[in-house]
Amino acid sequence: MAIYPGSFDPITLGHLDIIERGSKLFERVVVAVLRNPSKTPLFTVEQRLCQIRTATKHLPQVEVDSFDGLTITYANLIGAQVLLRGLRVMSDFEKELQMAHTNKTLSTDIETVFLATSTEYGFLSSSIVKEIARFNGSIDHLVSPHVASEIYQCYNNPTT
Ligand code: COD
Repeated sequence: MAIYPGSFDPITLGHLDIIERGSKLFERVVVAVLRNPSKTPLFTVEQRLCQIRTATKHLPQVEVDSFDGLTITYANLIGAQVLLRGLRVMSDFEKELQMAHTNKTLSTDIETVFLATSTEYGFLSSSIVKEIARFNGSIDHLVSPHVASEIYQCYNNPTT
């Protein structure tokens, strides 16, 4: 079993691509939303869980949950063997490698597995989506329709 931990504020088509491809590699994938991040999120954890559940409802082997504290503690608690992460650019690599090495020092049994982004999503992040919507741009090609409409509502974006 793998867990795919993250902020998912909100879930983008780039995240969804990693979840879909990961679910072909692992019999169970738990998408896990961190509850106590340092930055202030746009959506509550409950809103994000709901967005992810709707976006992944076509994937029966995917579960959605939230957690507090260390990712590795949660992974051990639910018996995951793999931390699934996505890589887009070199800056991701540096951050992700440090995280993978740190997690390895905390639990040697759990492996981090990286999936390279699909080329069409290499530029895509939750922050970019929010920035475009904030300045009244269209995000319809970047997130699922139900997520787009919730983001437009947050920013009173006339694209809706
Ligand atoms: N294509 C491919 N992958 C993507 C894309 C895309 N377009 N967009 C995002 N991803 C990948 C990211 O690279 C990441 O691997 C994953 O999707 C989730 O991304 P985010 O941005 O939603 O979430 P992060 O990276 O902010 O999540 C960080 C964690 C919450 C996992 C991390 O901070 C954490 O584990 N915190 C708990 C405390 C802890 O355990 N600390 C010790 C670890 S050093």
